[in-house]
Amino acid sequence: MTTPHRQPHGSDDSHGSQAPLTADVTETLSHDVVIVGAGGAGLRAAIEAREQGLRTAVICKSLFGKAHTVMAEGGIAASMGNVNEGDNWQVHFRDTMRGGKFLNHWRMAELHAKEAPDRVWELETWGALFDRTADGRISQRNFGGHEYPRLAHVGDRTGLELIRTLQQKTVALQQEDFKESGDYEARLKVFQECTVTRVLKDGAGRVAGVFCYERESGRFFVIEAPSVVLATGGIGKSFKVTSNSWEYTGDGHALALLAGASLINMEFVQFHPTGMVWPPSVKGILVTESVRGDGGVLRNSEGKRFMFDYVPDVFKEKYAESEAEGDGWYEDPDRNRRPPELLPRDEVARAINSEVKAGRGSPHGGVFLDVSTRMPAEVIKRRLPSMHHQFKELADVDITAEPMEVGPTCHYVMGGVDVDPDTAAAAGVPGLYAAGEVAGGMHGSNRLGGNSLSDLLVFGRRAGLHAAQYAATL
Ligand code: MEZ
Repeated sequence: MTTPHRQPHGSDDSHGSQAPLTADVTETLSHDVVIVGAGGAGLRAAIEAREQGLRTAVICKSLFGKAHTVMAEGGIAASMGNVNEGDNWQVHFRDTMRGGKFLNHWRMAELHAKEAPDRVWELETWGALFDRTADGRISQRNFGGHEYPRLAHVGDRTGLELIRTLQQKTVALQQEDFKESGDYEARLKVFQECTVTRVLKDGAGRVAGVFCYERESGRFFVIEAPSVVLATGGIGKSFKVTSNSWEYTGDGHALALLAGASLINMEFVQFHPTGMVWPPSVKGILVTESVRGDGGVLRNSEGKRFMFDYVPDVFKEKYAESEAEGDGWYEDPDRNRRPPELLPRDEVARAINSEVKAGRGSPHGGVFLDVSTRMPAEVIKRRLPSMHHQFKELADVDITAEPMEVGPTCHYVMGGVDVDPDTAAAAGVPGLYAAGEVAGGMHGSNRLGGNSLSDLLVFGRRAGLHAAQYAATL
């Protein structure tokens, strides 16, 4: 047991109305920075705090690296200009603001667009294996709302590769510490399967640590620390059909509120248009937007590409308004899209109907995502290996030969903790920071695909840096 360097209060009503702590605390530990959450934002923050030389603790609600980050499969949005030189941070900034209906915190969107390319290059130096173009540049794919192909990707498993790379970096830092001190965890300690139930504050209203519950042993313990970074993701699991797993119940939002911080934009919840529908046991599992980014199209049960009837006004001048116009664009190499091998519409409708008859699609005429008529089978397997596997294993559908039935699934919440855009500090609670999905403001009313991975890298780093700098001054 270590001696407290500052006494945490659990019942200080004047600073965030915290209820008294009644559970028996078995241990009190001491760190400089505590990161709550071990997805992309949490790991990136932890790496930064440790790089600043501070004793950093990472608390995982489940296992190290098991995170919603892996559900951003299609890529990391960054204006690297690799595929189209016209791309730059200003265009990315404008796309992001337009996607968010200009309700975004403009300074967050600016920092995000400016810093995203550096975060991608940095990941590569840490070992991320991005897909390459034939002439060796990092490949970038199309995604909705992005004017240029902008998503650096690793097949359709980008989030997984991002997490793997950050884990690898974490372990490398622990090995450095081991060489120096004989202790792997000297400056980067990971707690798994622990729930943080409270952010603790001192008598002056500053953060003083966290109260933790280790589920396996049933023990309660306190980690004293002057800085706490919330990186707990969103609230997606509160919806019945969701891409989120059981951990995403808004813990960070609740911790922040209880500590006296504010939440903003909580009315903005994003439903990804393509989740799995069949069989019912897998309903909601994400079907990455890469399927559409690479050329797949949505059709109704008559084979009609109905989405042309619903192009939002803000995108109208930039996007095709009819199937014929869209197909024309595919043939124009300047738009950087591959010519599809189109099947006549009635043939597509027949394929969809045979799905329905096989008991797979909705008999009421659902929505089908069709890639098999747009790309050769070997390209589908190379570009979308995860989707190919997922549909084969879970739904007995071969996406190289038949359409997939899809439907909306809750994927992301734009709302979150009100933070300072430069430092990621939560307004009104000295020592509290938030990054990634739990932080609000960056995406306005709607997030563009790929902008969450870049967001969590940009602001995870910023949160870790500023949390460490704050802790070092005390
Ligand atoms: O940003 C995302 O959530 C994303 C890339 C999702 C996807 O469809 O792959």
